[in-house]
Amino acid sequence: MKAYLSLITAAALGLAACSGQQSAPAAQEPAATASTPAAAETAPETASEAADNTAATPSCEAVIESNDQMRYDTDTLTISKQCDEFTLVLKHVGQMPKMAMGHNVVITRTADIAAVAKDGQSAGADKEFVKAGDERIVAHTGLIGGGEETRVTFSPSQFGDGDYSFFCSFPGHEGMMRGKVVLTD
Ligand SMILES: [Cu+2]
Repeated sequence: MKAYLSLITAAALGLAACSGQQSAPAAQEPAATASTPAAAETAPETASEAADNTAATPSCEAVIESNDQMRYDTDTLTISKQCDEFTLVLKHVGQMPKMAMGHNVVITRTADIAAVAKDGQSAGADKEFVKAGDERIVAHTGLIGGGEETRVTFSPSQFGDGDYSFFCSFPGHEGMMRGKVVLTD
């Protein structure tokens, strides 16, 4: 039955190809549809260019989710130094209010987490648990509660050598809510 249909298709196409009739029908149909050879050649080139761009361009945005269980959904944040600006989006997918289960993301050297967290907690809820003007902080988001979303945009050129991390500076959260910043070229 299948071979019979193939023969019919080949016949309908006018037996344009003298060779390879067995595998011809599927390959011939697109060529027969495209009336101009130029159009058929342009399409694959455009597709491959798009693929190349996707591969070469780093993502300059990341999304981190947080929840009522005092967790982020990731323990790594990858940032490409090729980005002039990087945008970090923080979502709180829980339901608890900001003053009970608030979350933010603070990016600093791993070695500075404890001190930055302590100073942030001293700064208090009014300051969203971030010490104003703290130069150890590369970037930080606002503090949000359940159902909210916030974002911060910063330049990766601010990173120096060494090991960076991100954490939540809400009191008591930095132990559970932290992860590594992975910088890529
Ligand atoms: Cu938190």
